[in-house]
Amino acid sequence: MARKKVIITCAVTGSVHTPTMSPYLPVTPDEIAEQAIAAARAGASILHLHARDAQNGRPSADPAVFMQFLPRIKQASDAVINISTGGSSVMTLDDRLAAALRAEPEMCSLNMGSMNFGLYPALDRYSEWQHEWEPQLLEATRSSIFQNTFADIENILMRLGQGCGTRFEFECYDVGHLYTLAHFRDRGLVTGPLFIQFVFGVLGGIGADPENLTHMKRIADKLFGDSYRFSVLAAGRHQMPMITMAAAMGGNVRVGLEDSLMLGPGELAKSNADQVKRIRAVLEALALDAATPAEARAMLDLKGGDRVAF
Ligand code: KMH
Ligand code: ZN
Repeated sequence: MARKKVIITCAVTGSVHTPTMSPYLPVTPDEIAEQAIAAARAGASILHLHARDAQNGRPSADPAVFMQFLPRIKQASDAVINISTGGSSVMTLDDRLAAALRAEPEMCSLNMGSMNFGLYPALDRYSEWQHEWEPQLLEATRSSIFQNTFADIENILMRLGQGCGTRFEFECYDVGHLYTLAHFRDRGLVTGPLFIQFVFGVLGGIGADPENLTHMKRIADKLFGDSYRFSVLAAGRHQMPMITMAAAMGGNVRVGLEDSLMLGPGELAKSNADQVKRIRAVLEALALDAATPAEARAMLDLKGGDRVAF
């Protein structure tokens, strides 16, 4: 019997962590490209990408910065490129969409509800910061809202989905987000196969407890039947345990320094590829195979790497 294929997404840099937290966090376009390409070589079939200001590492929404690494990654790898539309919770929606509208990628993330997104507890873990913006951004999340209204979601579905043929990594941070996704399915604005990313352990979202994964899957099964595939990401130390559970339950997995800077307890990951290799070893032990980019494209009905604008 053929072994089941698991899509490994690697979220290379994100906007949650800051340069002080790890010397291995990729910041410049060169670093982002190099780590993304290495992650793909290690077995990631989807690369979830954010950009940063090369000078100071601050999250950037500038399409020109994205265009410094997207073509390079595409030339060196066949992996599916997935551009964040979440950006950072302190960016406007127009800023968050600018790079994706410029690049028309095969995939984008789409966050399924407005919520608190608390990064400020990390303020207590460091006494000195490399850049002034780092503690300021973390502090701002005490009072900012990660806004993803119904109108915002519809806007993204129309402009990127219908406008560019982009399909989505639907990021669901709580059970209610699954019902919001079902609402858009009922209105005919999204169609299967849906790729649903269950997000655990963000302060403001559902906690990283195994019971919550079984519950999210139970409700997703009820709402979407066989018209969806799930993947799991979990923040910080919960990353590997929760994604291992996801793989054992028939799901897909997301790794990457966006979600966790660690490889294991007390050990910083030296690269994104290290985390990809670690989950591949887990998959091997579970008699599962990593999906190739071509297999991921077929599983998620993507438009193809030749139909993007970079
Ligand atoms: N950092 C993740 C928890 C996005 O880029 O759209 C959420 C995320 C959002 O990946
Ligand atoms: Zn992201």
